[in-house]
Amino acid sequence: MCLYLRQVANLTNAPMIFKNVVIQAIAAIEPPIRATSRELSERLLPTLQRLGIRTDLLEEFSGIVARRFWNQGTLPSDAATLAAEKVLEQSQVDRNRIGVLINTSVCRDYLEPSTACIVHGNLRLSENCLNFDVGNACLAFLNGMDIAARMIEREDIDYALIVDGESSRPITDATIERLLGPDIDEQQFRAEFASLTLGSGSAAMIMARRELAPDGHRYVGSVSRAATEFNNLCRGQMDQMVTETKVLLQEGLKLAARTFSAAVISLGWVASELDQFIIHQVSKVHTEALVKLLGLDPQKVHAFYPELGNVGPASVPMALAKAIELGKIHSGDRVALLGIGSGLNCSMAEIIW
Ligand code: MYA
Repeated sequence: MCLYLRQVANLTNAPMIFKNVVIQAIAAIEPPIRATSRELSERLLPTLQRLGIRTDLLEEFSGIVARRFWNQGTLPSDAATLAAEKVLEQSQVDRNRIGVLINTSVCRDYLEPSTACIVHGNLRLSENCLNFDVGNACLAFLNGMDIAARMIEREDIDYALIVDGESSRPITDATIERLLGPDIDEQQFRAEFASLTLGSGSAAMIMARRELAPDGHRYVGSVSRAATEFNNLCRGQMDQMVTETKVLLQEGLKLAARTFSAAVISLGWVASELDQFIIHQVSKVHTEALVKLLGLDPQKVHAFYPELGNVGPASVPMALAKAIELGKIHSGDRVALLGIGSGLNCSMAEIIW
């Protein structure tokens, strides 16, 4: 490509198509405690009754029946380490050959040091292994995969480990406690409702140079689009998240449609020709709206939010790992990963299984 075209391509965020990158292994961990939406609603009963809000709202409209919690004291780095150990065991990759560890969790042990360096230490990775956090709300795991793929394609490294560990118990408990306050009005309840849909879990993926993992699954590439004028629609801290659910849904769908159009051009996507869709797990409302908007076959869209809730950036890799475990992904399938995160940012990527 001539320099001019390259510059234009860079300016327009051209996709990188990878020829030598594969996903060697993926693993997910579901935490041991199952907390149902009914239990959460029961805890919130005094406020729901006082404000005249229906008690089945969480389960009925969001479609989230339950979410998982870790045992008290489990840190995001512990959760990420569990998934990393599982994927290392599964792949049998020599941990000394991992060239980069990228942690993508929204939840974190500390502001500093990075969660990645704690996971790196737990796993006793080599001193040559770069390690850092990538933060981009629910989208960061897909961003982490893309960064790793670029390093592998350039032959900077042989293997990359991407991890994510989320713990929604602290924010759920803090939200319920706050919403039980006598001064809480309907507006504040609605602003914090989305926090009750969050779930916990962890995921880890090993990406490799193709020649090192001949049975790996080709990571084709991704496209991304931003709509940062909507960066105020969902803002979260460790103990409180405030969300404008209606506008977020509307603008998220518009951005998803624009990103899908970019994938049609850059990755040659035709909805009917893709075999599986692994999407960010938000709720029944969001999933059904996306399926309708993009004209997807619902049979190809794997929904795990009813049992797991919204596990942030771990949603897509956990959904992929679960779909594999359930035998839904077959050799040769074109698998589309559809990610979106508060901000708003959206990425869509393809794997040939
Ligand atoms: S950020 C996290 C985002 N998560 C959520 O928004 C939580 C889940 N939200 C929902 O399930 C729906 O938005 C709800 C509304 C159910 C809230 N609080 O038909 P409706 C009542 C309390 O107008 P819908 C992230 O993940 C309403 O009064 N109650 O509502 C990253 C009515 O009840 P009633 C509420 O809009 C970024 C009932 O609900 C609230 O259909 C994601 C139905 O009303 C509220 N806030 O659903 C970006 N609002 O009949 C978006 C309404 O009793 C991504 N109600 O009056 C979009 C694309 C997804 C995937 C893309 C992949 C690329």
